[in-house]
Amino acid sequence: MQMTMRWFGKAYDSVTLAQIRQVPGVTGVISTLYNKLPGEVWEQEAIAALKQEIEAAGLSLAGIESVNIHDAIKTGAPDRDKYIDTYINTLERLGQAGIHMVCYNFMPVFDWTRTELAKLRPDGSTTMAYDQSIIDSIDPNDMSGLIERQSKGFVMAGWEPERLSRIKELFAMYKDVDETRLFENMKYFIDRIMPVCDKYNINMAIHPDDPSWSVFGLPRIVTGKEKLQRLIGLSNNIHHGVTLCTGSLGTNPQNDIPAIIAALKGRIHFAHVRNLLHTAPGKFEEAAHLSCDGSMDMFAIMKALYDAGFDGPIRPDHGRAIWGEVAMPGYGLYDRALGAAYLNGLWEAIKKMS
Ligand code: DNO
Repeated sequence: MQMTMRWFGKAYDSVTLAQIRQVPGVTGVISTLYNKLPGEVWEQEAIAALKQEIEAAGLSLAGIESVNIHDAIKTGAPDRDKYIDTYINTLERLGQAGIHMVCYNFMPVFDWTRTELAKLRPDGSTTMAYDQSIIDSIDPNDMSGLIERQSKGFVMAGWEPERLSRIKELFAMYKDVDETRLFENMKYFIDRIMPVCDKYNINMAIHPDDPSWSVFGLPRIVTGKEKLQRLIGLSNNIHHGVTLCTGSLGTNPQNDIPAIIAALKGRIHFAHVRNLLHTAPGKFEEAAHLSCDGSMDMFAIMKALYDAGFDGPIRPDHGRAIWGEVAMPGYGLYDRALGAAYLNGLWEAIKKMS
């Protein structure tokens, strides 16, 4: 595995590449062209500039998170082929630039969802939290406002104001899309992009839905073992794989993550590993990465990845805000650096004992 950290680019991130370079054991970053909306073309020059900037800092560009999917593709709209062609074009350019892993998601309307971005914890840190009863009591039109008000001025990944200003239109697009249709539309997309992935050896890593159940009545299909197996079954092509995100799958305490890892062996192309604490049904907060701080057994998760022969990029995920750092919620330097060191420690121990 290659330990990495997510970096949003110097125009958006409070963390610098120079800081990431000093986190022991971190050799790469996962980045994106953060200003690109779904459906936009990625210029070759912009991709090359991103890569050069990262390499000049002594790190590698280990993959892209995300190249986002236009809603026309997810809903199977009549103009989806136009957007798939653009997507293929972007993959081609990424492949030509030597990038071999692309993370994306197939969540309708909203990407990951939280109700609180700075919940105070007993140790004085703040963290992101979710409460289903809040989601049940608010109008989905108010959701982006709720996130924006708490984001400390940072643009939150997946919560682009340009796209969400059209929320009514977006909801209307999904009116007739149920789980079956979403699976069909995903298969259509996968079948069309696999040839370019073969040509450039690009691993596509779909991100699970977060939380792993339907929100605001929208269908969600990347939620647990059975659905992930069905999803992988959409194509035998090895380039069709997943991002194993423990924080997303772990929102449902019924999800046995080590068992999911074993079931997806060979198809996990990217891993997001973090812990969270369940406080009541449908209610959780993001913990520090250590097992002792949350509800998950992080050793068992890392061991399952090791046993499955995982060799892709991995990254610590959302961190708490600690030591007074002001950063994009979930993406400060300090707690993620602690997370990376911890995950590297677990990995070293597992490796030496195996
Ligand atoms: C949030 C992230 C997601 C993820 C996308 C992948 O912090 O985990 O926004 O990057 O769902 O496309």
